[in-house]
Amino acid sequence: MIDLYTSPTPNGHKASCTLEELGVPYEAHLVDLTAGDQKTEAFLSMNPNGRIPVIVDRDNDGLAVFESGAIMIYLADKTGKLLPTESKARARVMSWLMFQMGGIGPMMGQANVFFRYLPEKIPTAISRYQNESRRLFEVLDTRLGESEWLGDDFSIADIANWCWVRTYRWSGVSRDGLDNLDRWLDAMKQRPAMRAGVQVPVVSESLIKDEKAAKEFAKRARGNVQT
Ligand SMILES: N[C@@H](CCC(=O)N[C@@H](CS)C(=O)NCC(=O)O)C(=O)O
Repeated sequence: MIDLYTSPTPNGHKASCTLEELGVPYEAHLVDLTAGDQKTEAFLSMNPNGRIPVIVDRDNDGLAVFESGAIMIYLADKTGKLLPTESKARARVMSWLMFQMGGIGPMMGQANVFFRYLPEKIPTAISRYQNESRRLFEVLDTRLGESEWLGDDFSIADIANWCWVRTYRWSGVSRDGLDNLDRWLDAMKQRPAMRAGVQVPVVSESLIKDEKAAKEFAKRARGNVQT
């Protein structure tokens, strides 16, 4: 049994979608980021960085694992699924996983900060992060024109990138003209585990689809992001 400490964000969904896809039993615990739950002593003892997601594996001496990419690798290794062991195939999955960890996630994350949250609208900062995110979308689109999935088969790399790219409207990044990316986004959405995973720990779908709801949420959360 795994305990998952999480919030309804792309990094949180990476962990819940992976758990759902693997069919690993888990219990989700909501970490209220606006209340600062992630900075409490109890939470920091699991992740000194004070950020979600975190898992605790009750069957492995209560081991706590933080950083969403590390969580995905841990769960894939534990179950022997979604991450090949053969070195070339594994390296290809790792490349696309790290592409998300070091590229898509940070760039879309900063696009969110400057485009959504900060009251001062700094056009050069907004366009820098949105343009870089769009460039990364184009890299994904090219790869997905050659291959059904990012690795040789469906893997944690697809889950990691999908959890972020699907929130493109929230970041204000266009996916126009990226037909391979569209095909893959749709294929990912057809998987029951992905649809279940993005509803954990609470449903927050309106934020990435409804601009009015998104603006109201961003206004409420602004203070926390600035702090
Ligand atoms: N590199 C980390 C990033 C985690 C992260 O930024 N989590 C955000 C939510 S998506 C968070 O906990 N923010 C709360 C805070 O910064 O206080 C990972 O991939 O797990």
